[in-house]
Amino acid sequence: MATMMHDDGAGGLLDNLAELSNLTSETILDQLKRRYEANLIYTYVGDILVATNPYQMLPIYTEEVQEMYKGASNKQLPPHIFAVADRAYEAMLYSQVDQCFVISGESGAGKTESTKKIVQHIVELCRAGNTELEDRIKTVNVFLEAFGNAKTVMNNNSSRFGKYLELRFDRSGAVQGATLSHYLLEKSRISFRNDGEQNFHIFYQLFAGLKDEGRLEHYGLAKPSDHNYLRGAGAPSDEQVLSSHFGQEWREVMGSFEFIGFAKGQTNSMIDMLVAILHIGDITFEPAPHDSVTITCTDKHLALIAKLLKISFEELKNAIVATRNITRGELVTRNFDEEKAAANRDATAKAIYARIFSWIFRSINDILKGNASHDCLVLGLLDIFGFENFKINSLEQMCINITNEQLQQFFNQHIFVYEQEEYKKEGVDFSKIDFVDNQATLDLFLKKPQGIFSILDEESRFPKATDLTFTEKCTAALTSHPSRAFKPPRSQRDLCFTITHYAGTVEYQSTNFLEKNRDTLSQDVISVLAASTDPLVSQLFDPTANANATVSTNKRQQSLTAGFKVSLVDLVKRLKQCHPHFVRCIKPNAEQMASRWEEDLVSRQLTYSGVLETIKIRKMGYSFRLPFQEFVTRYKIIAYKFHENPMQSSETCQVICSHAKLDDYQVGHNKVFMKYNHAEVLADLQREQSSALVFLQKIVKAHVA
Ligand code: AOV
Ligand code: MG
Repeated sequence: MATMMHDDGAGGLLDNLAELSNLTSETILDQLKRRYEANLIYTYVGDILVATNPYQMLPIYTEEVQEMYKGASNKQLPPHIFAVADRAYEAMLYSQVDQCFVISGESGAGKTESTKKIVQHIVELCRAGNTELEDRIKTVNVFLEAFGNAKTVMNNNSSRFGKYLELRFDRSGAVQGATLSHYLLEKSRISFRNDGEQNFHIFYQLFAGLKDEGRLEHYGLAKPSDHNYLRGAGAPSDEQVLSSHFGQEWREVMGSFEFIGFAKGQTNSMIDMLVAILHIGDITFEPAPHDSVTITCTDKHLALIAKLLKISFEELKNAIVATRNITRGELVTRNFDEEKAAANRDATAKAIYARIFSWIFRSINDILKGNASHDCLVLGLLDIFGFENFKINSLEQMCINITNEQLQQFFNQHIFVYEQEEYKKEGVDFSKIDFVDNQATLDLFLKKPQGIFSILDEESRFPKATDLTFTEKCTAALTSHPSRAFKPPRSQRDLCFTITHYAGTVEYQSTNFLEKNRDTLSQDVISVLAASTDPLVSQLFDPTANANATVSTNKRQQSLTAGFKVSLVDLVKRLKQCHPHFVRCIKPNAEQMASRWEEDLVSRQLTYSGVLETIKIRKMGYSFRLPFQEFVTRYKIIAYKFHENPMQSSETCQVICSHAKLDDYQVGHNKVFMKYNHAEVLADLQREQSSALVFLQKIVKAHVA
C-alpha cells in the first residue's frame, strides 16, 4: 500500500492513520478534518479506505487520474478509491481468488458514489475485454437509480434497495459478464412517504419527459400534484417537476434502456404500467352498507387504468373492492371495508412497481450475462441502503438497519475475530484488542424461536393477532434479552419499541408491522393482471412462471421478513466466498453541504464503526501475510542468487526479511506476518533485483554473441 506524508513535523497529514504515533479519537478526528479541509477525502487505515463525502465534484476522477492509478499497488500515490479498485483487481489476478468490496456508511455517506467509481476504474482496467459489455455495465446505473432511488431527508438520491453486482472475468482479467442481485426494494414508498420525502425519481422523470414529448394528455395526465402518490409535504411543486432536470433525466433513462438492449415494445408497456400506478393511487372509495365500499372515482378513470394495463374494466373494478373464493363449490364474495379496499389498491400499485423492478433486474442479467463459464473469477460490489434513523421508523427501516448491523458484524469478524484467531493459531505474539461485538443484537432479530422476526412471523400467521399483540409479545420475550438492546414502549398500549443498534438508538413504530410483513396481494388482483393482453403485464403476474427469480422476491408465499432473512443469509454466504476490501464512508454533515465539518456527527460515525479499534489492530497487527512457500518463491531474489534454490522454510524467510531490513515482522508456524507497508518495500527490492538480473543477462548475452 502506497503511503505518504504531505508535510513534515507534528502538523503533518498522514495518508495512513495506522502511522499515527499518538493514537486517540482526537488525533484521528484531527487528521481526517484537516485532510477534508485540504480536499483529501480519502485516507487509509491500514488497508481499509475511509472516504469522506465532499458533497462537491472534485477533479479527482478524470481519465488522467485513472491512468495514474493503473497498477497503483506498486506506486507511491495518495489514497484513492481507484487504488482500492486496482488492488482488488490485481489481487484477483495474482491469487486467482474472488474478491469483494464491502462499502458501508450511513445514509448519504457516499456508498453509491463510491461503488460507481470502483466500477468506472475496473471497467477501465479491463479494457481489453468485451468493451460493449463494459459500457453496458456502466450504463445500467442510470435506470437503476431512477427506479430504485428517491429523495429522503438524509440523502437527495437515497438508494431504496440494496444491490450486489458481480463482475465475472476470465483468468487473464478480461470481463466476461455480470450479474446483479437486488435486496428489499422499499416499495411502501409508492403509497406512503414521510414528510420531506419524495417518491421514486422515475415518476417525476416520467411526468417531465411525457410533457416534453407532448404525451401527457394521451396518458390522462396533467399536473403531478393531481395524483395522490406524488402529493405530500416535501413533494416538489408542479413547476419544479415539469421544468427541471427531470425531463433531461427521463431522456437519459430511455436512452439507457435502448442502449442496454430493451425492446421498444417492452419499454412502452413499462411506461403504461408506471402511468397506471399513478392512476391507481387516485382510486377513491366511500363506505357502503354491510362493511363494503363504492368506488367514487369515475368509470372513465378506471377505464383508463384498464386500458393502460390491457385488462378487463369490470374485473378490475371487482378485484379492487372485494375478493371471491370458491368454497365447497360455491362462489363466495367477501367485500372489503374502506380501510381494506384502500390497502388492496395500494398493494396493487406496489406489486406492479416491485415486479417491474424485478423484471428490469432479470432483463439486465440476461443481457449482461455474457460468457457464462464456470471457470471465472468474480469481483463483487455491495451497495446497500445505509443506516437510517428518521422521526418515524417502520419495518423497512428495521430491515435496512439489520442489513447494516450484519455488515458491521462481517467487518468485525474479518478485522478482529479471524485476525486474532490466526495470530493464535500461528503462535504470533499479539496483545488482544477489544471491539464492540454486535452478534447479540443480530440474534435479537434473527434467532429462532424468540427473535423479533420469528415473533412477527408467528403473529402474522395468526388471524386474530394485531400490531399490539406483536409489540406485547416482543416486550415479554425480549426485554431482558442478553443483548440488552430492546427497550419496551413507555406505556403498555403504545405501538412502538426502541432498539440500540451499533450505530445508534432507533425507535420503531410497530403500526402496520403485521400487514407489511404479510405482504399479501389479493389473488383476484393477480388473476386480473395475469389475464392482461399485454405480454409484459401478464408475464409479471403469471402465477405459473418462476417470474421473480431475484433474491428478494422469489419467495412469494413467504412473509416479507422471512424473504429478507433468506436474502441476508445468501448475501453473507456470497461475501464469505470472497476476499473482502472494505470502504468506510463518512458523512461530514447532515445538510448535504460542501466544506462543512460537523465534529460530533463524524465522531459518532468513527466510534460506532470501530475506526479507532481498527487503527489499533492495523497498527499492531500484520495485515500482509504470506505462506512460506509463496513468500520464498516471490522474494528469494532479494537475498539469494538467481540459481540458488533455498528451502521454503521459516529460516529462509528470516534471511529474506533481514536482507530487506524489515523491522517489525513475525514468522509464524506456516506464514510470514508483515506490516501493511512491507509489501511495498519487498516489491521495490524485488523489482530492483530483477532489473539488475535482466541487465546482467543482457551483458552476458552480448558478450557471448
Ligand atoms: P449513500 O449511497 O451512502 O446513501 P450517496 O453515494 O448517494 O450516499 O451519496 C450522497 C450524495 O453525496 C451524492 O448524491 C453526491 O451528491 C454526494 N457524494 C457522495 N460521494 C461523492 C464524491 N465522491 N464526490 C462528490 N460528491 C459525492 V443511501 O443510498 O441514502 O445509504 O440509502
Ligand atoms: Mg446509496
